[in-house]
Amino acid sequence: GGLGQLGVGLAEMLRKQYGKENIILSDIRRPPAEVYNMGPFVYADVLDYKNLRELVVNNRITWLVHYSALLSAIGEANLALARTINITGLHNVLDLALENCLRLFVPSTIGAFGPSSPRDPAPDLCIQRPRTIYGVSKVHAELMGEYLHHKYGLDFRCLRYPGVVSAHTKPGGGTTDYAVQIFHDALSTGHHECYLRSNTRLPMMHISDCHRATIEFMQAPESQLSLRTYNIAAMSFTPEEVAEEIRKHLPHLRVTYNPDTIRQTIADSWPVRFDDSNARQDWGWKPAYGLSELVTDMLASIREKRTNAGLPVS
Ligand code: VAH
Repeated sequence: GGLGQLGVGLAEMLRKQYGKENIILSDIRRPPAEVYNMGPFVYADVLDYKNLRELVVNNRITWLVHYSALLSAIGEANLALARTINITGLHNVLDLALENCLRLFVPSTIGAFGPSSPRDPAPDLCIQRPRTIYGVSKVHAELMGEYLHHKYGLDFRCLRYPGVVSAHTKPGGGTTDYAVQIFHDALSTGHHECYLRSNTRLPMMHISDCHRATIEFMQAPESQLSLRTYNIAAMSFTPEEVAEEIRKHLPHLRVTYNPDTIRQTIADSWPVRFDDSNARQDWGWKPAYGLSELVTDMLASIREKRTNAGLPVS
């Protein structure tokens, strides 16, 4: 899933530390030209075990970061495909890791909790009865990874990501996507129609913090880890709060609220805030971006992107 919201940026950050040729990006889609120029890219289908095995053996892969998944909202619209990609694909990756002694990073999500979980805050260890196939598949991933770690010593590591806010990569089919679109709308039309209620609070994180957390966690000595799966947090905000922060830069931003039943129901079942005290204690997690820094960076990045593309900036 290297061409999703997170893969390219993580590859860039890893390549700076480990060298361009040592990080191979893969996806089932053809990348844009600039991704080919960034470093090694290979076609990979998470459902084709033989293809994956060849890639791992022929390239002497040591770590696998598994980003292939259908996210929350798109998963609800494609149950069969989400189950296949998110669960069968996961098992291919787990088997591959066991067969080839790979170290494995698999992301989980705030979506791995449900309405019966403690929501404010949600701790690492509590009841998890998610109401989406995305959440169910991620709880399955967490449990399978932990089982294979304890039974076979698989170095399985998992972070529950908040909603990730990114300027250069569009998220695809999530419930938190409004928090990206609002910035594009603020700098183009000046109007954002939000599919969540104005007071829907969700845990969110700047994409740079997400990448840094992932790499620091992958680098953490095994002896420091008391868990295989950790919550990580940076901030929690509502659509109205992020709109207010944007208006400090763009006073004309207008937001109308037209809640989408499916995504509002999903959001209402998720944690309001994350307790990430174990990540901070065990391997020193500390976010760098709060809401003010996130808004400043997002507006500057999108403004530059629109200017470079010859698009007007409001
Ligand atoms: C989604 N952005 O909305 C993803 C993410 C925390 C949410 O997993 O489905």
